[in-house]
Order: sequence, then structure tokens, then C-alpha cells
Amino acid sequence: MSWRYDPAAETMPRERLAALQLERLRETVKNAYENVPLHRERMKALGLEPGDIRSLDDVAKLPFTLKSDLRDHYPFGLFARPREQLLRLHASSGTTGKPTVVGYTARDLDTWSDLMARSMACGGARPGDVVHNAYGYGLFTGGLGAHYGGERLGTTVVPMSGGATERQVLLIMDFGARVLCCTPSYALAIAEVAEKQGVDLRRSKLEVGLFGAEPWSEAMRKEIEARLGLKAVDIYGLSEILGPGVACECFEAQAGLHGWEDHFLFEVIDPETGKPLAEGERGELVITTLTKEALPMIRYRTRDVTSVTREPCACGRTHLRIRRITGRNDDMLIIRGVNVYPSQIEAVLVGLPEIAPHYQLVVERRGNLDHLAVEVEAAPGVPADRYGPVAESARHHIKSMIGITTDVVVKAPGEIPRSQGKAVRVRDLRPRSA
Ligand code: DLL
Repeated sequence: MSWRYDPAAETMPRERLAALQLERLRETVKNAYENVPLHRERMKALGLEPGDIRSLDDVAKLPFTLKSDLRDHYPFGLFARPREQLLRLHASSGTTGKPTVVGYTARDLDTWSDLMARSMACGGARPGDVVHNAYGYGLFTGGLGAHYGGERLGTTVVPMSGGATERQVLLIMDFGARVLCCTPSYALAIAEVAEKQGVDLRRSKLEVGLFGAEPWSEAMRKEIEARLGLKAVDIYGLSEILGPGVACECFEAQAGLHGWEDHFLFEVIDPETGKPLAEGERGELVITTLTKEALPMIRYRTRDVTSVTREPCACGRTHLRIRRITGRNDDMLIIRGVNVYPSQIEAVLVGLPEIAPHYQLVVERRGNLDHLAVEVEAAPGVPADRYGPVAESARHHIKSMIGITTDVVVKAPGEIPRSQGKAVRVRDLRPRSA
């Protein structure tokens, strides 16, 4: 089944969009209430029943859902369908050792492919294009999300995944990719390797880059566009809500990410008070799914900081625009596209006997890639000639448990700075995104 641009869906008058949202919101709340004990109990505690949702504003009566709710009901406790009805699971980093697990019915996978096809088309991909997909394949939603979206749109997808950068350059050139999908930092890494190889990507067939999964800036957009000779478009999503394809910039305006309002209800709240903010005000993005079967999400607190606008866009789409996401209001780090919580690293470190419970994470940008160093203290009495093997063992455990490569530096007891108040666990030395 292929996807075709449907102006009725993307340029729907706002009143029609709102009516559709209300109808779907009511179905979603009913699905969550009837099939997920957590949602039912929380609503009952507030004296709410699905029938109480009579207008879109009533969404503010509903309780929030947090990432920790997924962890507390690990692995399948928030699913509204029996596991046997799911065709796919994905997982992303949780706040501790346990990942956040998400599941999809056949209809959910269909919706996801459609929304990714819509996003990719919105960003400038066209049927017949070669799409070089360097998002990671596997439990991360980026690879398979772009893969099935590209196929649904009718493009030729090259399922590259990340890594082997020299080969990426070769295949981009030889297969004539018009569209590149990867994180913005990896796009720059590809550019750098190409330049070293003496390959000029500006002379390749690349015209569109669909970049997301981590915060980036306008300055980075300009640099990527200049070095790769393409239009760089921002794409947003998160596993808990769908994966990539929740929102995407349009090729025409590149001025904020169209959030697909026929499938999601977007709110921006004050993270301190939980109160909804007005259009244009910056706060935390909260998303309610409107068409998900297996994992309906009610007012999911994304922790992503942004604002939204409903001003008309040059492209004619009526769906609101989410401004560039500048960061998160929790301590999650995104290192080369991989989500990492300091608490996950801590969970690995406390399991190692020769290490004391003092550590600091130092994040830097080296060239164009994020780099994470873990500074730990040796436990008292551990001889200095053990520091090397201890570091190697910690590095290995972090890699196998969390999936990221780090530099571990073992210091002598007392060398990690102690703080008076909250421990400073992270020193993020990367340039801030604007
Ligand atoms: O990163 C899904 C994705 C894949 C999006 C490919 C775009 C492209 P998660 O691994 O669950 O899912 O991480 C979601 O990544 O809450 C944001 O903090 C961050 N993020 C994703 N897209 C952007 C973006 C995928 N365009 C988390 N700008 C989200 C800034 C982004 N941050």
C-alpha cells in the first residue's frame, strides 16, 4: 500500500481538525480507561470517566503520564492490547537500568508508516528518490521508522544504519541518494569523512536531509547545508508517542515542525505548575495520542522544551508548528543520538566493587561528534596499577548495558569534586543549541 499526499488531511480547516481531534480524543480516553489499569485508576481517583471529556479543553482535566510510569509497569503494563496482538516492540533508555518498552499493533505500524511517509514528503522527499537511511536499526525507532516510511512513500530505501562512515560516503555517491536520514551530528561526521577522502558531497545528488533525534541549532543547520549541499530539515518524534514522524518541518519554509494534529493533541505546559501555557509561550511539550491502539498515551510529559504556533505556514498546511526543541528539562543526555540518563551509568558503576560511589560525566563535542567521559574514583585501597583494568572493565560494562562507547578515567580517592548541595553529575561542555 502506498501513501499519497492528501490535501484534505494536511490543509484541513482548523474547525474540522478540532472536531476530528475531539472525536479521536474521546476514543483514546475510552481505550485507555477500559484497557489500562493505571489510566483507569488515575481517572477514577479524580472522579473522571471517559464521558466527562466533552471538549478539547477538557483534556486539561486528565492526569499526566510520565516516563517513570512506563518503567514502573515494565515491560508491558501500559499496553491496551494483549501482547499477542502486537507485531513489534521497540525500546529506548529508561531512567535506570530498565529500558522503556513500546509496542505496536498492525494498525499502529500502518499509522506510523503513513505518518513517516507524510513527514518525509513534507520535508521534501518524493516517490522515486533514493533514501540513504543512516538512522540506527534495531530497538531504536529511527532506523525502522524511516525505513518503512520511505517504502510507504515509494522511495528506494538504502538500509545503511549508523557507522562505517567511509562506506556511507561511497554508497551515497554510487547509489545517487537524493535524501539523507540521520542525526544532525552524524551528518556532519559524514561530511568530515567525505572531505578527508577528497569526496565533494556538494556535487552528489543529495538535495534533502531529514535530521532529528537530538537537539540542534540554526548554526548547525547552516553548516550542514553548506558542507553537504542540501536542504536540512528538522524531524521530531519519540518512542513513547510513535517514534520519528510526530512532527516535521516543511521543505518550503523550514520554519518549525508541523505537528500532525489529526493523530496527536499537543499542549505546552509550565513544567513547575503543570498549567497549560498560551500559544507562543515556551514550556514543556505534552502529547496525547489520538489514534494509537496498543499504547494510548494520555498527556505524556515529553520533557522537551519548546513553544508552538498556529500561524499560517507558507506551505499551506494548517497543522500547528512546534518551534525547534532547544533541550530537555530533565537530566537525560543525548549522546550521538543515544538517550542516556546519568542514573543508568550510576546503576552500572555501583555494581563494580573497585569503584567508589563518586562520579562525574563530562560531555564534549569533539569535531562534530559528542563524546562522553566517565570520571570515577577508585575505592580506597585499590592499588594504582589496577586503575587501567578497572577503567577497561567499567567501559565494557557501560557499553554492554547501555550501548554507548565512553572513556572511563579512574581517579584516586577524593579527586572527584564533592558538592555542598546537589551533586553535579554532569559537565556538559557542548556548545548550546540556539
Ligand atoms: O529519537 C525518534 C526519532 C528518530 C526522531 C529519528 C527523529 C528522527 P527516542 O529515542 O525515544 O526517539 O528519543 C526521543 O529525542 O524526547 C527529544 O528529547 C529528542 N529528539 C528527537 N527528535 C528531536 C529533534 C527518537 N528534532 C527524544 N530535536 C525526544 C530535538 C529531538 N530533540
